[in-house]
Amino acid sequence: MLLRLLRGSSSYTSKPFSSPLPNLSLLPISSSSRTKATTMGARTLDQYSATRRSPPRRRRRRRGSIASPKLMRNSGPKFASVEPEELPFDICKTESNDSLTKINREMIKELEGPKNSLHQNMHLRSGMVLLKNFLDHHNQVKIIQKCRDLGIGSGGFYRPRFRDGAKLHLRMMCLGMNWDAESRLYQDERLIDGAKAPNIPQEFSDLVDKAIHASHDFLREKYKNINVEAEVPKMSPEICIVNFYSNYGRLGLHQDRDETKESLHKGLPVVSFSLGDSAEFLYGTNRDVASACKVLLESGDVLIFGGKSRLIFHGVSSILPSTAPKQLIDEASLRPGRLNLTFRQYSPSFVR
Ligand SMILES: O=C(O)CCC(=O)C(=O)O
Repeated sequence: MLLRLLRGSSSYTSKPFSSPLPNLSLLPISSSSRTKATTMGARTLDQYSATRRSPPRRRRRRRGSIASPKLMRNSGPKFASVEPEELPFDICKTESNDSLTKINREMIKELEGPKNSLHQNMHLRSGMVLLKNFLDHHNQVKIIQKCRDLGIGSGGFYRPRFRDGAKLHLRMMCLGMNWDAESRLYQDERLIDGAKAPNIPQEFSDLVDKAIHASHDFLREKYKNINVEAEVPKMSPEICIVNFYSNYGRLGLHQDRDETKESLHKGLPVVSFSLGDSAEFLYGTNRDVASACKVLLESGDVLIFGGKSRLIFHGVSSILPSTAPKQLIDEASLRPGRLNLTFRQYSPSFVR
């Protein structure tokens, strides 16, 4: 695959989200970007937003004009360092250290009572459809297990960071192509260790296809004369960014705009799978937390945003601890937290 480079251009929120978790206000605020980025770490919000407002000028570069991973492999100190204890990162837990979480989860479920099973798909805005509980239990277990296996291997989960060292508040792994938080580019080999992105498993791509078709069926049922393909264009995933959020994970408001201009222009959608604990997801037309809409993404939900919503600002303001389905946690042993997969098509010319 040719090295593909793009000008990074998305951005993250400059304001902290309000959090339902009382102790979150004590934590560093995260933000992120596909121009992604997360944890603000030592950087203040003002410094951050100033950087975001005047991004460094980037020139389109040819293959070889950035340090190739081979060169970097030999260049020791020039590598962005990775904390050794973080690799490999296993999104699944062993039985023994899970007992407290389980008890906690069971108590919460008892207090909550039976879950409302009347899931309703939603047309959130033009180009944006939420398919509630689209991934059944079996598929969720399979996705978690597959991500777990890929995540502990070469090209697996790591904690990305900005060029200045500030870290995102999530673990990330890329499939198909690597997206790099420091350079904000898509490329074959990732800068931190030269690893290639594992391929997107065929079962994942098939589920993306099914989800797009399901969104079309839903829209056809809801509106008589709708052009479903204009509303939510079809896409073949070339990239999947897998994020794992702990209970304290979050992702600032940003746009996903590092795919090709053509792909963005055609509105080829981002398809997002949610698994594990629920998340408060914010979205809106600008990077303003106060005016953003909020929707709860639960385990099994698939969110699609393409067409007129392809460039919406979006982010995760909080993870709601102990909200994952008990059966899923028991069977897949997912750590407390949330797994999210976002699929994108880098270029419209891609054919699977
Ligand atoms: O976790 C989510 O729901 C959103 C992830 C996201 O915005 C991204 O990866 O760009």
